[in-house]
Amino acid sequence: MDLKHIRNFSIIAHIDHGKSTLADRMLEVTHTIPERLMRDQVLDSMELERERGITIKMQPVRMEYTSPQPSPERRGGTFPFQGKAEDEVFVLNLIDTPGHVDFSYEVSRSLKAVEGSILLVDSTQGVQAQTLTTLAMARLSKGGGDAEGLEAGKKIIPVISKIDSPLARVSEVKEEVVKLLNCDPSEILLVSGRTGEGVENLLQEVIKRVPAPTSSLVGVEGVLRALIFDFKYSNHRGVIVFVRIFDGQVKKGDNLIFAVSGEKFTALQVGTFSPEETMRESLGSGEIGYIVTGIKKPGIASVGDTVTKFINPLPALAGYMQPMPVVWASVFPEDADDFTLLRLALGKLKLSDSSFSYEEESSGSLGRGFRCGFLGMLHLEIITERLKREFNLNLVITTPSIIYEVEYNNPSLNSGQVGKREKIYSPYHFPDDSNIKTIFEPWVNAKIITPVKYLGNIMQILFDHEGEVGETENFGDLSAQAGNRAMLLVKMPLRELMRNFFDELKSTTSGYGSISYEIAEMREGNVTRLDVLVADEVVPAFSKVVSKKRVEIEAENSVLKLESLLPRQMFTLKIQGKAFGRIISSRTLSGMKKDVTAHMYGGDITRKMKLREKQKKGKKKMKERGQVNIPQDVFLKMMRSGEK
Ligand SMILES: Nc1nc2c(ncn2[C@@H]2O[C@H](COP(=O)(O)OP(=O)(O)O)[C@@H](O)[C@H]2O)c(=O)[nH]1
Ligand SMILES: [Mg+2]
Repeated sequence: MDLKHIRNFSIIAHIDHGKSTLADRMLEVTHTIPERLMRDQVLDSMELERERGITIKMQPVRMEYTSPQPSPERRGGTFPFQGKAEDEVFVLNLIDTPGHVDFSYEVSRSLKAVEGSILLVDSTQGVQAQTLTTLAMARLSKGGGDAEGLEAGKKIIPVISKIDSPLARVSEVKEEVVKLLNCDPSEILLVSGRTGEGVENLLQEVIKRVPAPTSSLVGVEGVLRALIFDFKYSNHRGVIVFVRIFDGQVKKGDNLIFAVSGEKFTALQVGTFSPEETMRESLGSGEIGYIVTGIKKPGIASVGDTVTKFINPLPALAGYMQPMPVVWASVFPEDADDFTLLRLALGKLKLSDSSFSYEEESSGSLGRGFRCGFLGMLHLEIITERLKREFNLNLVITTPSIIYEVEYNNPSLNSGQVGKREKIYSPYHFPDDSNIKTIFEPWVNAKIITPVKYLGNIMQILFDHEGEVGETENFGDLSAQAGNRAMLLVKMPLRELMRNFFDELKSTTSGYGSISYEIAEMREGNVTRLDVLVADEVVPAFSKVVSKKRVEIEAENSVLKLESLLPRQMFTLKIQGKAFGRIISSRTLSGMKKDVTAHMYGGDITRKMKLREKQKKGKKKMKERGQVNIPQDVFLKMMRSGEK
């Protein structure tokens, strides 16, 4: 494939701004997917994506487009454009990306595989917090291959979407975009993913504005340099790596090696995405496709690694930063025999989601399990849901927590060194107050974009979440009615951001407020451990770390929530919240009054009394054995935001 006829680009935007719908129309215009197989947001192929209507994973797809216009190269130089359009076929490799902040690692990886991005802004919403974040990522993302070290980021094509909507405010949003990018208004394109308006024009602009890939090794035989930007696992074919070829070419049967991990393998198949995997003879430089490796061991292929030839290898391309987990939760098999199964399941999940991490841990009463790191609460929800669905595992999942760092009173406890801090990932490992000298917790820098009229409400929830409001900037055109928006710069404890802040922001701004954040510094925190006891025993999975100021409310919330979720047992059950060494909240769940004498009509009273005595004894026995049955969905429900 001639490099001049390839364009690689991604679509980036805030969530719901119409990326996947725009991709649908591109797939139609280019006849990539047969009409009978077409459906809304066809690139969202995971069951969970379709159920929730969101994109979770990036999805590459190769389209062929016949341009009625000659390419800029042909127009000038030796082929002057003389009025008659000459058809040219272009290969357009598109990567659709998720917009939710928890999945921004997908966006950053996709950016390294492409030369340009469509920055989509919803004309009914305007620029939102994730618009800023994804734009910043695109600007910072350096190229791979020959473009390595290039200071300038990706070519950005600003596009305003949903122009068909009666709520569209095209001219106001245009002004916002002009300010944001410091670009000329004429550079901004308009599309509707619903009607298809502007889509063909957009494809032609992609061809004009996004640079074709380049390689200094064109024509050199027997070399390969490909960046792994994603992968998946197949039971039959092992790991399938998704690659952007920067130099050389690859075909079936080639002997290859991962430059970083050093593992050798043979390419069992190569191909492109249509969007499902479609076998091809070979993949050449500038192309995006996949290589089937046959590798079944986990932990060998990783995103950011480079695939090169075993003989005559080329140096590795710059890879990816491993993302920092934001929340942690531990998973334990309900049945200890499932431990190996759980380990296998996590290994496989990791091969379809490189942003999630796990490490073995054991906890006295919960047994052996894994401590897992996630990029946010939605990420955690999705992964635990997948574990349940795809692997049919019954799990105990602990209350999610952020990381804390503790300096103990007793210097010998501080990781063996005076003054050293110990990281605490799990609330049930959080030390008693009397042992703590100082606690440190992460803070975030957040940007909130909101219509000005909601500022008052936002200040209220910020206050409630210990937020420190910094600068406030007007955003967009003040004279415009709906464009009257502000951007707030806020600092707040990560703990408070995770305490349902996203939902509260959405509901207090009728859905118009948006937020993005990054982890900033560690600060001293004023927090303590809250335990939940069932039948006088601490259930470690329900322990959480809370602000000392909120400990009473949190205890009450946890106890009430558990009371509403726990099924009735055969006996009465105490549910208690404990902090600062004492019980601060308590409820009693009354037992099932199963009258064992009900089937005896009349009869003799002493027999009835005997039976009741027997029943009492039975209950007592069960209680003593601590056999309170906590079903798996109670753990899942307790885990989801502690508020409801
Ligand atoms: N009116 C209108 N609605 C659109 C358009 N594009 C997308 N939508 C709707 O906006 C919502 C989000 O679309 P989606 O493509 O999933 O957004 P994504 O999160 O950016 O991928 C869906 O309900 C779409 O039906 C458009 O051009 N016009
Ligand atoms: Mg989408």
